[in-house]
Amino acid sequence: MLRGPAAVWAALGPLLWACGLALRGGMLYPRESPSRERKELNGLWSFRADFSENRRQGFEQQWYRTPLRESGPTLDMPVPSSFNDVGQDRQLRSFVGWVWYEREATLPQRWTQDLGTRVVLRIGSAHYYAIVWVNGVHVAEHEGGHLPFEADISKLVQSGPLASCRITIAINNTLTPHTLPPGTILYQTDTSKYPKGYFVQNINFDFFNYAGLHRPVLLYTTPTTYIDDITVSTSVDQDTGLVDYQIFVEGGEHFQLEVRLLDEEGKVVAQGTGGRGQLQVPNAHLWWPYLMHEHPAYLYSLEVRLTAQTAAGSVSDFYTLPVGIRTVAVTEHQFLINGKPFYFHGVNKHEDADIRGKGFDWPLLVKDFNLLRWLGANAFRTSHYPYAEEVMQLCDRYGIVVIDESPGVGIVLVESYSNVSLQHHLEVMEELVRRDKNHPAVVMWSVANEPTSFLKPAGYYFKTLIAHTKALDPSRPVTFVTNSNYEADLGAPYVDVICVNSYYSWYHDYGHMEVIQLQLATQFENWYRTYQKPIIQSEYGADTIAGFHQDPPLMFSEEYQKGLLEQYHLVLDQKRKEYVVGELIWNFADFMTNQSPQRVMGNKKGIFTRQRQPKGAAFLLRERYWKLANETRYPWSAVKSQCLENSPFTL
Ligand code: GCB
Repeated sequence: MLRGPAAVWAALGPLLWACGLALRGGMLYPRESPSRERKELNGLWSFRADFSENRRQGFEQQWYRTPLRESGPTLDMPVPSSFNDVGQDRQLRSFVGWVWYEREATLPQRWTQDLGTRVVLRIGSAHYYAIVWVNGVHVAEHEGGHLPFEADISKLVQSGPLASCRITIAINNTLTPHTLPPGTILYQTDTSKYPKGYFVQNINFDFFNYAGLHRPVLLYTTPTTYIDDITVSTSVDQDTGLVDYQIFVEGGEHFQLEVRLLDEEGKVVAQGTGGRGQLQVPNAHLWWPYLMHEHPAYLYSLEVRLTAQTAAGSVSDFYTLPVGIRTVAVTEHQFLINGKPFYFHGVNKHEDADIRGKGFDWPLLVKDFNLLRWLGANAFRTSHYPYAEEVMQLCDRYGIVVIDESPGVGIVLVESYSNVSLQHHLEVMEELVRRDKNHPAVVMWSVANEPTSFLKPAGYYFKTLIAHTKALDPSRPVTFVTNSNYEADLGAPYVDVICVNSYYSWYHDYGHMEVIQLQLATQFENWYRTYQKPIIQSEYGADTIAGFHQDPPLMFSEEYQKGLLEQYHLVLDQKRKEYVVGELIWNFADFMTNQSPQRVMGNKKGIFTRQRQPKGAAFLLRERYWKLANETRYPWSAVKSQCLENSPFTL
């Protein structure tokens, strides 16, 4: 029996949107096309942290008015990167408050003179709160460190004989009970122990709160009448793929739209006209996950052409969107992709690396995808926040399935369940769905990780949040990740899939791997008996210092990590025949956290080190994942073309 009362959620949608939550404008990834240009602003920016006592000197002295170097000393700061680990200054590493970034951008003459051109500034991610000025004029503000935002700066750059513009971005990394993730500022007032005005940022999540301009900053152009957004959803009727599309246009009322769908050979397989419609693709190539099919990740291209009549004549805008045709559904005990049972065998990740912190980095990204494919992983969760758009694009391209998680991590205080917090969480889900809705790789939304979902307000909070997410996107299941007791969890009735984290024989019963099988089996049975929903073991693992060896195994040794995983796998192998639909190791790689006696320069539960070198457990997991792939692929014909050389994949 299929679950998912999409109709109910869809009916709720307009109601919620009427409450004023709908976002304005689309957030299409800026791609070049015959009508669109882009200019990356990555590289060195000028930088200053505001160390003044109230952290507000930059505003009092209006540092955005003149070049930053004129108001005081500046540092060179690479973008994209976190600012924390590139320097030698301990105070800057743990700085809390406003930091200021600035750079000049030289603009092509046409951009400043052609009034039919729209110039947009896009910031991939600024953690956490950002204010943006161009040539001293305020152009944008944005809350939330993991999703893009934009400002139309055409008027500013086209208002005079300018060849360049000065972009200033002030960023504040302070977390409060109402931010996502939440945090608190703790003021230490005992002057016998702390200097006057001393405060620290407290957080309830287990990764370092890196900050700065984490993702590419760029300028791009469109015509003044332009394709603002495209929403695509796909379904399948026997052999025919159905692509429903909706196109949103801004900046004009008189226009025509033409759409064409091209296959991977560039052949037009369907076409249509108008702002919404359905394309039918006979004998469609479906988008299949990596290792599930002999030709996974098949992508069509949806070419959209807008022709608009303006005072200056006829203008065109072109945008091409990759489209994967696939379906997702959930039953009482299965997760189905294209109607076939899908088993998640994958990882949880972090955006994290030496020096750059959470800064986007192509070599790191490609290395990570090569490791995922080497491992035979077919999925990951974007623990614990949305990742860069480029990551989602590679998942589409390689067939790596994604559970797309919001930054709802560390929601533990009652204040973080207030209306203010809920309102912000709803907006973040809107921004996330708006950005990632067209990615075939994204098969489920996760609204939070390990909230205190047993607290009284959690019931209403998650009911509303999940309903809203389903209204935004009726085509995907919704979950949140829990570690609470199955009887006390007030959010579980509203999710489609139960995602549960547990650390048997790690955070309790230290060293006693012999209890894992019993405790894990009991966990699964309790959750399934209570909710009759498919279950994913969304985290399990053990801290391991690469190179520590001990036999018989002791905690923190590579042998202990392997032994612990093996105990989990014995139970997973029984329960995956019933209702367990996935296992995601914690974690893909070691990552930085706050300092504490529990963490040895970060969390060491990676199966790879922070430098992406394998621990023993990586080989164990590789053997298991390729074996699982062997058992769960579809159709049961050759999948050999995907095999990496020397892979343990057998036919
Ligand atoms: C968890 C959290 C994750 C932590 C992990 C751990 O349950 O979801 O953020 O890093 O445990 O290693 O403690």
